[in-house]
Amino acid sequence: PVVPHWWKEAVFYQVYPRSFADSNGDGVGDLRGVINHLDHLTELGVDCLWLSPIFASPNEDNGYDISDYRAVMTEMGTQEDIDELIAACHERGMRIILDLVVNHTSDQHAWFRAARKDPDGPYGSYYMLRRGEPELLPNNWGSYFYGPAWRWLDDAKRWALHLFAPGQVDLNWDNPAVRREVADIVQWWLARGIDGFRLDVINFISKRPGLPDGNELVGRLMQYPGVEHYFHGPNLHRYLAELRREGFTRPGDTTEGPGCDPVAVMIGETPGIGVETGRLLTGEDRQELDLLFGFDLLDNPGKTRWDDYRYDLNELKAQMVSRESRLGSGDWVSLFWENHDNPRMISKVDADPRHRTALGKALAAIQLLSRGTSFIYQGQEIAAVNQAFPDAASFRDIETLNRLALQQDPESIDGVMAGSRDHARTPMRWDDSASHGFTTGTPWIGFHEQSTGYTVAEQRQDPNSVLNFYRRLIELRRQHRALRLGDVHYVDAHRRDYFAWRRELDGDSWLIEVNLSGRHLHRPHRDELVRTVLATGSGDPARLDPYEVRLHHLLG
Ligand code: ISL
Ligand code: CA
Repeated sequence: PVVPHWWKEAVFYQVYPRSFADSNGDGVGDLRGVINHLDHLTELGVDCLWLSPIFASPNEDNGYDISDYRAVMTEMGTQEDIDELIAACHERGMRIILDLVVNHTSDQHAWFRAARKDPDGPYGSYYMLRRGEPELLPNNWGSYFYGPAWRWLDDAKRWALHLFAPGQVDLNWDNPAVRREVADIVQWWLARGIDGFRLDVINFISKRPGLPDGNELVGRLMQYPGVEHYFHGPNLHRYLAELRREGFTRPGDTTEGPGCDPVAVMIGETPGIGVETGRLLTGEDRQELDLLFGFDLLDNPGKTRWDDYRYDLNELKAQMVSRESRLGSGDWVSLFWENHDNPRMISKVDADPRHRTALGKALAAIQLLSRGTSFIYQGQEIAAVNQAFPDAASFRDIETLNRLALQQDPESIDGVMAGSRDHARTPMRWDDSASHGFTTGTPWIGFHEQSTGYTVAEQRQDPNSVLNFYRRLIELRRQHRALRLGDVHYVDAHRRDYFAWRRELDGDSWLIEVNLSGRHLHRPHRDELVRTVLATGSGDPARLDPYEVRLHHLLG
């Protein structure tokens, strides 16, 4: 049989290093902190670590503004630390991928400094610079962090495009020299042994020539004016295929395994890319991306992250069922509910603390037992929830701070509470000490939630914890190929609050049932012969407890 790509069977774990573990007491998480906590990942059973940015950066956007792609950020540690972390992952049979932010660089990057000094020189064409006058914006495009997507450079007498913060200036991918630089950076890190990259907003790299104004209506609907001119630009497919060839392919003789796969994994973060376009970007035969992150499942249809609403899991089910029916056999999706840009899923669905553990398990089961590659975000495995930020001063994220500043009353936090990215950025809770074992100093962002029982140390001890449930599911996936690679068949899809599906492979067959509600749910009668492997509630044959999960192995 064909051996599937390793990343199809893998479980990934995302670390936001600034908030994971601080090893030297300066209050900022670092690489040594990650090294010190690798046992946690091994115990969980994950296969690949993804580190959010660790490269040199002035940290206007916590490392998503890179000033040197070949240097480690001072706060994160040293080159030796990253080499040691790569080796330590590989020794444990784990892979490691890094985060590459190449739609834009920091304005502190040497390329941008050179571009400013001499906009007509070679580096001027590394960026999206436009001649003009200080009062006349080149077009109506908006920045994701609010305001126009352009800044005037008075020294260079040019406008510079920045789809994100002013310090995150967009690269000009139409310049072959820029594409060469990016491929070289990837090759340089592959030579150090990493197993691939997650590519930040990679579907934004090709902008429509002439940079025309965005349609006002589309801009308003999509929140960001101009988006239709770059979210799936004219050369996107060509640039990705080229980057795969020139950057992600390992030269010379290679073997399979951590640090040496012939092609390193290429995961695109691709906001706004739906199912069909996603298939074009990841189709097995197309040699572009391997996997992508779309965000369609993270909010209910018609809602945005900023809306204060209760997320309905029935909508998630409907979207997953519909997506499955639109995929071909060569398609493979990624599954995630959280990352460093989004609030915690448990809080969105049901903030009732009595349901926290059961719901945490339900979300784990839907993720890890569905068809696709799972990405667990740090803290998800201990059922982390949103924070009760007390005031405007307790936020740190640039997006939240900018949004606050734009409000009529900048002190009112109502408009940012639902969606702030800081919910996911408060530090990891390792134990129940004052700073939760994250730091011996003062954490760079505070803890604003006081529940007990939801730390790694406590959950390790408790056989019924969410943490141990994650471990069990990952272990079951490891033992049973059908749970990793099996086909999916949804069962009774019309039944509200009931989510059930079969996984099948080579005659091995499983049934998963999840109660999507916080109430007891009548359980439809099933006459198959089963062995129930897991039940997170009472296991009553007639009904499911709130958010109960059952996993059955079909016999005969
Ligand atoms: O959080 C969002 C802003 O509303 C998302 O739209 C997010 O900006 C988008 O998914 C891109 O995110 C990535 O690139 C950003 C960075 O701030 C995010 O942390 C990163 O995940 C710019 O580099
Ligand atoms: Ca530190």
